[in-house]
Amino acid sequence: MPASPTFTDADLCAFERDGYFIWRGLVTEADCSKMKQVADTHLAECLAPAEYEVDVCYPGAPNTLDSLGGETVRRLLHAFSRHPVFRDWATSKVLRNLLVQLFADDAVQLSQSHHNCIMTKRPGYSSATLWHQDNRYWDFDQQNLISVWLALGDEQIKNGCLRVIPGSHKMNFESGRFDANLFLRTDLAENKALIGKFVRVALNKGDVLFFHSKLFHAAGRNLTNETKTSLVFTYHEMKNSPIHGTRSARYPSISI
Ligand SMILES: O=C(O)CCC(=O)C(=O)O
Repeated sequence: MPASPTFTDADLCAFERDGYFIWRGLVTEADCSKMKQVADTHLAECLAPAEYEVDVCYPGAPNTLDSLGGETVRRLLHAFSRHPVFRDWATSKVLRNLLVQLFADDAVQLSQSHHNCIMTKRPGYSSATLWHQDNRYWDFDQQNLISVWLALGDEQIKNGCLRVIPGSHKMNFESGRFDANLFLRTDLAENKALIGKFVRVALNKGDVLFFHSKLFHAAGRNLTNETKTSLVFTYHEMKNSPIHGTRSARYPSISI
């Protein structure tokens, strides 16, 4: 990794066009291992606050807490305040500089209300996530946030890596294209054609995916015997405020 990585103009154009960008090997093996170790310990202890697979009821999730696999954690929440090792990455100069470039704005903040989590996919009982835009439940002045997904281990189709639809962050859809939970309906020909354009986001440990909050993405189940672990934070410009009284304003944003 260069001492102070910066996006080239071509990289910035790619992000603007596709709605995502993958920076390979941005975080060192050693730093990833430190973060993974803390995440594993918290996961083993089910250290609250956590979201369980039963909370979301996505395809493949157990139905009730007392059913087999019912206590499978999906996300360890509040990563920012969980441990300095996560905080250090979230507020690092490297990340700040890259986000300043992507937003073309110097005043960038981390949202403590969205993502801000260790995203896990555990063997056996983890769910698939259908096609959605993160913005669907987020309330800010503008739908212009960027999430930063750090792979703490390898992410492939077999352990449920993300899939994205390039350029979908720029598309506008009538409400009939979505189901009751604002996932893309898969019974419509026009949605099927769009979904057919997806690309897989296979990541190696230390790779970072930057993606726009309007980018459609989905993920499969983990069919391996090892937990997949990623660290995910979301950022916005200071001038793009969460709407008062909404879930997006539940916790104060942090200037980085
Ligand atoms: O890993 C997954 O299942 C995707 C998670 C996701 O897209 C989300 O929580 O917004």
